[in-house]
Amino acid sequence: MANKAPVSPPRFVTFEGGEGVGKSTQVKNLLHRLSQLGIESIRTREPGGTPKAEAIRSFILQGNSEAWGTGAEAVLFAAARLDHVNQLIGPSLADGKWVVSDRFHDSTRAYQGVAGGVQPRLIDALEELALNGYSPELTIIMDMDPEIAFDRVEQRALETGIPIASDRFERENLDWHRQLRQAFLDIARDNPERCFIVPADRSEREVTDQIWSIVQDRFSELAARASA
Ligand code: T5A
Repeated sequence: MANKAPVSPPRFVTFEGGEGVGKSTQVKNLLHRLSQLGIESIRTREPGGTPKAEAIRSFILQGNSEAWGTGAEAVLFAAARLDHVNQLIGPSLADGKWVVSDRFHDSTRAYQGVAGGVQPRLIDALEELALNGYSPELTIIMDMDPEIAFDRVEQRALETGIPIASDRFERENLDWHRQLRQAFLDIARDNPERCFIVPADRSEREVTDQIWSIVQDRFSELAARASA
């Protein structure tokens, strides 16, 4: 009789890090590897993931919220997240699917909380409200010198015609991006059960392989499925 692949429970995984470190590339690669094991998963992103949250994304990233200040921006990110959680993440997990999100709540802590100076009290309150009980089980924090990441974004701009510094946060200076990098490293240090730092300044394949081994270690049912 053929071995039956063990059932994989739904899992919630997030990717975090600074601008252009390769998050979207690695989210796509993880979904590909999951699909090879027959695991149904959805790829989503923040801000965004639902029509209402995508509308908030456009508003913020086009710079329309900048004049309101970082506190108001934190509230807007939380509003987008609440819709994302209630309309997409929660229902997908309830359907038995894996959810892999390109950014989630740690981005608010790093961008608005640390780099933007919003009081921890407001960040904590917004987080509790927006997560609505849904926390990622695993967070990959992709880490790289922002200067190298900018080179990559520049290269992408040459190849695709998407202008550099096209959004609200890409326009900030290098020191601001270094502070952001440290903020993500601090989040990883404070949440060692959930967060894994992955050096992102290597080949795409090397990064993908390391992430896959972290995911397999974290969710042991995957190894059992692979060998079934
Ligand atoms: N934000 C978001 C907040 O301020 N608060 C919040 O709460 C939230 C949720 C989102 C912005 O909103 C802010 C943060 C952001 O500023 P975004 O478009 O999602 O905007 O911004 P990024 O996350 O920075 O997206 P990018 O697409 O710019 O970067 P990625 O996804 O990290 O990088 P990726 O995969 O697109 O790769 C960049 C380039 O490098 C190449 C890729 O092909 C691509 O050209 N690349 C590599 N090249 C060499 N070696 C590798 N290993 C490579 N991996 C990828």
